Amino acid sequence: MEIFIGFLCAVLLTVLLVQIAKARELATAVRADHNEEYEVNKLQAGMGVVFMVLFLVACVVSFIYYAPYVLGWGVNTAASEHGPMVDSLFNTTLLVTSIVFFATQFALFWFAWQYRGRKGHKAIYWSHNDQLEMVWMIVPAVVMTFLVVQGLQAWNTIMVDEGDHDIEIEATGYQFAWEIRYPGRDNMLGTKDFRKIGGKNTLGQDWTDAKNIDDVVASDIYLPVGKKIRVRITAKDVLHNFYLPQFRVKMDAVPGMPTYFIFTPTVTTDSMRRRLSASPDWQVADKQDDTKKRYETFDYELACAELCGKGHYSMRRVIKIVSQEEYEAWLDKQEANSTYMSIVRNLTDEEKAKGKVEDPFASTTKGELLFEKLVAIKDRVNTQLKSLNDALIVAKKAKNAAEVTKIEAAIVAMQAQQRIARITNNLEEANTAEREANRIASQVMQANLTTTDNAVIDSTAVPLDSTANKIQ
Ligand SMILES: [Cu+2]
Repeated sequence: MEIFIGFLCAVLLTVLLVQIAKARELATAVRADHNEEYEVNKLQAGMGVVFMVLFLVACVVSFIYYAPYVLGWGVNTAASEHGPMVDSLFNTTLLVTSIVFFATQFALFWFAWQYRGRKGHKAIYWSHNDQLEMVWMIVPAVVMTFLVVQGLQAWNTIMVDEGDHDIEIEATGYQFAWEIRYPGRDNMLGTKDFRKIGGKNTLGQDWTDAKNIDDVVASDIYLPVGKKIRVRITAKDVLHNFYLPQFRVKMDAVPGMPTYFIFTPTVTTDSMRRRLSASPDWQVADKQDDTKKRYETFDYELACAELCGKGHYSMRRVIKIVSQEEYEAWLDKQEANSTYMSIVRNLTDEEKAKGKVEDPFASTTKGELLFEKLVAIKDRVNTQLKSLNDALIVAKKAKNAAEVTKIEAAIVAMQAQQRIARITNNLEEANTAEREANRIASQVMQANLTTTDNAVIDSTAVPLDSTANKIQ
């Protein structure tokens, strides 16, 4: 009520001031007194400058006051691995836009003062200015390119999805809550079918898929510290948004179009409380519980960051970041509460309260999972076998080629041998001929010892010798 009256007063005051100004304007026009118009110009331009100074000072003061929140400093430092990258991106953008903001605000009010209507001053008419237009197009274009490229690089680093995450959970938003599904011991989320949604099966889990049997749907979010978490994000009715401010995680939940986010929490809830306990802002008593300090009741939160309806605010969920052991213990307790145990096995509350329940179908489930794994291994082995076969074919071809070469080499050797034999034969023939020649020569020499024609016989013997040497 008080707010309404205050608002009404402000509206009426504005109307009153506007009417007074209009009346003044009319009176001036009637009197045709320009001096008074110049006085009004001076007053308004001066008020503009005063407003600018107050406004900019207020901006600086509020910025200094909220700096740790705005810049993600001190106790507000990101609690995830990729968080600092997002913060530095935001801070760079803030620096650039702040410079532009202060420069344009100053120019706006300073021009209104400097170039107000005065006696003896005439406004200059400029149709356009090429240089000025170039400057105000190129400078923003360069700055925007720099910011966009930085943003794309960060996006590509954060959103890389290679399937090397440790745990995959699923967040389904609806008006007005979140359902968080855990993969259970097999670390695999079971398949869903929207046609199976009904009764207690609020997500439409398909019970013919063995991976669904140990899936747990919880209201709180428990996650182990230092593990890579992949969140499948989806919605059942309207647009929601999966927002974890302390982890710098934010992604739309769209009905019919699953999205995802991958992040690694680096600070447990307990460590965060210790970190906050050092800050005077968190040393004060908690608003809900006077007996405790504010830092003692701190919890990470999941909020819906999409205005999704009148119950939007109630989509808050608590997130606990714990050690691996605490996470395992929590998961053990949740198993009795799995949708399968409630719907298919119809467990009583008493049985659930006891905690971990032995599932008589566990062996069947494990068998089916094992079978799936075996099929996967078989496929892999088959692929390897195929590539081995290919290699074998190549090797055989190479061997055949080598054999052909071997045969060719043998033929060449044989031909060489034939040639050698031929040469040897020639040699023998030559030797025989030589011997025969020598014999004939000696006969001739003996027969003609008395004759004087020796020189003719000698000259016949010499060419025979030289022929034999050539063959050898
Ligand atoms: Cu919502």
